[in-house]
Amino acid sequence: MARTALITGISGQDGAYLAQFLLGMGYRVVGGLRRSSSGAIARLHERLHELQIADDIALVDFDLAEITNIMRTLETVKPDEIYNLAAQSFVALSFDQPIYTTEVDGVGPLRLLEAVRQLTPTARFYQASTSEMFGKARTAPQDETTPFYPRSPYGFAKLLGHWATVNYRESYGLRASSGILFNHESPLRGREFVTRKITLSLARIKHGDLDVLELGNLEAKRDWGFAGDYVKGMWQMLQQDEADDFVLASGESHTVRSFVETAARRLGFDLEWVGAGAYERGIDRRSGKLLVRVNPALYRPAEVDALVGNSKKARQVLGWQPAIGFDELVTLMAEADERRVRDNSVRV
Ligand code: G4F
Repeated sequence: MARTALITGISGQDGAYLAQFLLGMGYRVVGGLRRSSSGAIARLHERLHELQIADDIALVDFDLAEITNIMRTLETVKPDEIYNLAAQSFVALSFDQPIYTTEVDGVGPLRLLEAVRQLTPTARFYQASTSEMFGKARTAPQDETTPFYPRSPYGFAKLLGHWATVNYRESYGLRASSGILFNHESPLRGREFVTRKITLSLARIKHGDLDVLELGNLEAKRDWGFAGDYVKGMWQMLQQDEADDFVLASGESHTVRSFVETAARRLGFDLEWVGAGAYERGIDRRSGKLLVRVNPALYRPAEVDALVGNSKKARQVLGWQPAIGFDELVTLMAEADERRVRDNSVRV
């Protein structure tokens, strides 16, 4: 009989890629979806439609803030594997909504773990943890042994979810693993994250659909990989005999500035920077047009300056190996967004 996987947060980038991967492996996939009104449901399906898997997934209403809903879902779905991807995942928003973010990203996984302990204790459990937990890291690269120093409500909320996962594994023997994933992007990335904001905005500027791209901190460094590679690692973690924690990362770090430069090049611009700090601007040498402007309102109250991961453990124990590198990732995203803008089909 096919194994059943429950994916919370099915409407997000990772939910869509993971569902596609698990369907390919013969799983029955049930996707948990949080919706506030029936009118919003079509938009929540967009990523599943883009991957042409919307009809292959059973959807259930799911909210990490509501314990009765969590328990009912586990009782009816009876999952063999649970992937907890649901979260308020935008770091900048967590400064404005710290309590909501902690409720969903920190107490939410705890609620789910407690329900798993009581109702489906043999199910394998994946918690979507994050490199944001390393925050102001004192050493580089970061791995499973690096001390945590979160720099945002999102970071400390996720740290609660991570430790709850470790504790339920150690206290009750749950097969609960925590994947500490560095930034992972794709053409299905939400438009609020910096990579997708850059590729979509530059494609729009090229096609006369937007005036200028406004960004915050250009010097932040991130370890960016392709989301499709990372969801496979999530599944590999749950196939181990022993649950454990794993870092998934590319091992390369690039600045936001360098992401902009690479994307601009892919879209045919010849970007030149002028000015400095809050007054810095990016101009297209060929046309003289202003492409990028710094907007200090986009700076964060506390920033994670630089992240770079060491995924040696995942590579050795799981055999995990990312296939797509930085240049290919930027190209993939820039080309997808240019196609969408040209065809007037920006839905995701
Ligand atoms: O793309 P970001 O918003 O991603 P961030 O904050 O690194 O978080 C992402 O990765 C985490 C994994 O480490 C996930 F856990 C989390 O859920 C999310 O997926 O910002 C990246 C960097 C930051 O330093 C930010 O200050 O880009 C900088 N940045 C500069 N201008 C901007 C902008 N970020 C955004 N979103 N928008 C800007 O205009």
